[in-house]
Amino acid sequence: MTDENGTIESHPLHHGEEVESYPPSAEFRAQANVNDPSVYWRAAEDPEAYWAEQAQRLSWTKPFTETLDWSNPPFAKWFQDGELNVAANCLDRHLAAGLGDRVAIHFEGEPGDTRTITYAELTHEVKRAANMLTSLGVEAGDRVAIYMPMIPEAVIAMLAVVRLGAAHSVIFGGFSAESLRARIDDARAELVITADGGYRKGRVSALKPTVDDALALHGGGSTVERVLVVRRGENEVSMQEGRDLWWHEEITAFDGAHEPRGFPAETPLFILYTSGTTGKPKGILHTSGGYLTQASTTHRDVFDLKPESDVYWCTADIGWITGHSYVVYGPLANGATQVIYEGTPETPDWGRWWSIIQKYGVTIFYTAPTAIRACMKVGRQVPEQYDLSSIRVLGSVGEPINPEAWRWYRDVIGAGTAPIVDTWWQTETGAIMISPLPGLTALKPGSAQVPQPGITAAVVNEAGEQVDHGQGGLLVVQRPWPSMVRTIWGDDQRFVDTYWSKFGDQYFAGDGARYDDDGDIWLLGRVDDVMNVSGHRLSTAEIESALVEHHAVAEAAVVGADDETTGQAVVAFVILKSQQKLLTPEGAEVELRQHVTAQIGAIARPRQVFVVGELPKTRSGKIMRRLLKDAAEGKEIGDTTTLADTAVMQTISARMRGEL
Ligand code: 6R9
Repeated sequence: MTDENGTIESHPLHHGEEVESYPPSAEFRAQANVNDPSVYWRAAEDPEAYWAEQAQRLSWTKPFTETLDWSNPPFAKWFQDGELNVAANCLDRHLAAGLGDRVAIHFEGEPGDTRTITYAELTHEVKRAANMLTSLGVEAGDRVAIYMPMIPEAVIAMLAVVRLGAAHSVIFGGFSAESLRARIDDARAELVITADGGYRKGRVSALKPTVDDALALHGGGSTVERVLVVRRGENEVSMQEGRDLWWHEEITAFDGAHEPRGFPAETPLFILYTSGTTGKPKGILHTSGGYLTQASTTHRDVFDLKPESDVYWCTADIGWITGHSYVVYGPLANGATQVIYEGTPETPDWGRWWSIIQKYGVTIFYTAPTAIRACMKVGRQVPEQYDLSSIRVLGSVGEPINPEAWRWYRDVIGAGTAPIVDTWWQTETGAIMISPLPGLTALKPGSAQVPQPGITAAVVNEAGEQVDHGQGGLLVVQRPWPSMVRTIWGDDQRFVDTYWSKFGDQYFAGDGARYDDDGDIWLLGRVDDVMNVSGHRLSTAEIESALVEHHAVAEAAVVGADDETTGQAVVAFVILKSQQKLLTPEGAEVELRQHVTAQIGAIARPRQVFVVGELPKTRSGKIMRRLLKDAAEGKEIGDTTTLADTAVMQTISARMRGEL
């Protein structure tokens, strides 16, 4: 078998199974940022020296002398006696290098409005915004909540906050008032930056009213003193006297003179909430120097970024970690030119993304498998109408990419030649941890393959011992890395319990994985009660607790069932209270889907809600979600012998088939 790049080699995956692989072309390899394989063993010999070298690419106002302090594990300190300003690393230093006229952002609004913003302009706007935030009382050490659409002001707001040594907590615009409030309260934010609304699917989706609702919940009384509102959707909003301010009115008072101060490398940079195995979201804390070092290094090397000629586009929303590391911090620290698109891929039609790639000559494109599968479903005839020949590197993130989608992505979007970097990482890891390097790795569809230089990730058994090639187990990271989570905001104990109690000195990622016979890593999905829906992490416990908060619901069990497009889909099983008269089993589905949307947000809305009489439980009372997952996937029900009542699954299956 051959392709345009020469020979496709075959490798055994599990014993007996052959997997094709695609080595880099000679031309790609020759020009790649990283093309000397010795980088792996050099970094492995002395990871700290490797990271110290990478950190030198940043501008430090005070150089660090100590690379890593791991004297109090698992609380790492990287470059701790060094000082830097993260925003100045993303902005001012590029101006000092004469790159002020380079485009930082090609913004494309969903309705078709566009803005081109150079590094000089972006720097100017961030400085003005920093002055504005100072006038509103924002100081080093504060937290600012950001609840915004994908518009340049979102990036400006994030950078203005961190320029002052404060930390942001970005909350995805799809989250409900309840979720927003819980995050504001946990971070004790005093300022919220939002917009009236943003464009999604051809209409304005309001944001400010959700902020109003959030702040009115629980009898008001939140920590928030000010709400700064960007005008975008032009939708009607109410402004509360003394609390709410329009960004465009306030900003006029401030000029672009602002000297960045250096802050210690371990200064909190942001908190980002993510789902865990219990109901309460975890505030993942990232700090400055180490985070920026790894975000920028991986952005440059994994995507083979050439900042002077590439046009980079990552489709992630800034509400997710991918938007933090690979829309804001990595690309801007590297002086990249990037596209930011506000809306959805199907608006006004499924050609939108491809028309943007054609229009701006995008060379590096980074998206999620769920989006690729959705485009596959629509058909290759859509992207084939556009000139995508500028593409030279493709990336994937969020969940394992199935080989079929991988091949489609490479053939249809990447002209059959673009390398695909399948990047494994997490909110907690801050930056890419396992991925091919496009100038070195012979790619295998479906596998993230190799830990990055300076990263020691491994597959281990329950005892924490590395398994042999050809074997499966749990994914761990064995040594601290610069962009690692520093703690769970306000809850050091939960940080220790969640990630470090299982293996002691190894970070437990919560993912299953296996080595193939070559030692490449294949990710197998979560091993805990965390679902992955369209690349977004959702916790079964969080959705279950939202369901049981509904007055008609007695008990609920939620599973992530395999889904062709979204990877997994939320399927809920509920028992209604016997006395309640509000809901019929038929009415319950609509009502409860709506209820979850209101409680958590549309991303958590169940695909299906089944009303059942009983849930399958073990004799000790644990819900057997594994069996419900089988039922939700229409599979043969697995072993039911440990159930207290073995008949219950038959009843549930019959109910799902509509027979009861
Ligand atoms: C960046 C991001 C993290 C979880 C992670 C894993 C899954 C992400 C993946 C992948 C297989 C990949 N995941 N990338 N699984 N291959 N390339 O997605 O962060 O939202 O915190 O999710 O996503 O299960 O543990 P986050």
